[in-house]
Amino acid sequence: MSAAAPSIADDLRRLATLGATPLGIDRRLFTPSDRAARAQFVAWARADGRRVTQDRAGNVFAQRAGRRAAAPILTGSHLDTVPTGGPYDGAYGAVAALWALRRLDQDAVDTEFPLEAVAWAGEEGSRFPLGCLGSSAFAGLNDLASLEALWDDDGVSFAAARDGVNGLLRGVALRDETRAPSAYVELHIEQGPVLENRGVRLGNVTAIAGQRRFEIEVTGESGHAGTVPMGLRHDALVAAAEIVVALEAEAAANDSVVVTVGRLVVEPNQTNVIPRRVTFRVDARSIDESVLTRIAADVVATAERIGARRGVHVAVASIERRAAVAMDARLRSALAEAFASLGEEALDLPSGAGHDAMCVAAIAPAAMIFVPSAGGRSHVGDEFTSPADLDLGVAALAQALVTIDRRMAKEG
Ligand code: HGY
Ligand code: MN
Ligand code: MN
Repeated sequence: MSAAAPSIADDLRRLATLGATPLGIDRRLFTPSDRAARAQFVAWARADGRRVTQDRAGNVFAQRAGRRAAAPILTGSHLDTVPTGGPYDGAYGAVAALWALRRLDQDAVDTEFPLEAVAWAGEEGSRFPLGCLGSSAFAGLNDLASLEALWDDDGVSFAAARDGVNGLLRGVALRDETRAPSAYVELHIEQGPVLENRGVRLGNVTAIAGQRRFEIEVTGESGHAGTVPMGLRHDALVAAAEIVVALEAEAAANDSVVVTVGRLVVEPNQTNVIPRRVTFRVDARSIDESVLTRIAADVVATAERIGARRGVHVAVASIERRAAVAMDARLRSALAEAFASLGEEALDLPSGAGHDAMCVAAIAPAAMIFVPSAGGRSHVGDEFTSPADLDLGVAALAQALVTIDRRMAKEG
């Protein structure tokens, strides 16, 4: 019996072993598993005859020549994960970019514009406190110096990690110039339940929700857990907890915003000591910029009001701000034509999750294709998308690249 044809599902299973833990995949930027994943991306690209380069932010590029020496049509996603990530968030779009270019090779399709696959570095912000780290540097939204000043929880700087053994890849040419692509298309799992609930297998993303991230530091009075009467306490953790619950209630009252506190550090974090300081991060998202502006003001006002009443000091710092981004209407029309030519129904929908496309959209027309997520689950180890949907996404991406190329060539 002949061996089964290789599939993208096989490649993603291979990548999923890099950083595998009992709780999911932990592949943070410039760690051994992240370096191995970028090296695997290079190996697959070189096996297809691609010219591979990397930039100083750690992004990796694999180019397929076009008839014109023009800025490429870029497609890809990120290889890093959250600490308990799934096998498809990011990795699918990066590997599918290689599969789509390979499909065009097999179909002997030449394009006017070069096509370039990209594996973005550090999209999750799970090691250094900045999301879309690599794509924001590529788009010039963050300069390299500001990235190099970032530190991880172990006190390792971005620069030291990048220049270390798990940083930039040996034997891969460094590219200095950042040339805006002619267009950018990112294939990604939806990470939500909409496509699955509607029974539709392809999504044409309309816009990506904006994000505001805050770090809140609550400083109270430490003391002996057994001897300080309740009425005399200035407990940093209880104050922080009241702020978290208040923020949740405010978000729950507004159906166009989501607010999450996913990270909280207690000091000194001892059973018999009243917490002196609590530091936590707030992640607020909305597709509506005016709502985001309002929620940002609410976060500060709520934290300060509760802090004053409880006699603790509250410091609120804005650590990340990304405006909601609309996807390019002409690219979305090309995606719709590509999906129709495959005979596949597609759904227009916004993305609650952030993506590298938010940054690339600052320098080039950008669009996104979604495929369904089982149960709408993501950022969890049991994230799943069926092999058939993975394959459909590759076909849709390949067709979209050809349609975009043809339309742009016609425009001159
Ligand atoms: O947080 C996000 O939306 C993305 O997964 N980085
Ligand atoms: Mn993610
Ligand atoms: Mn992602």
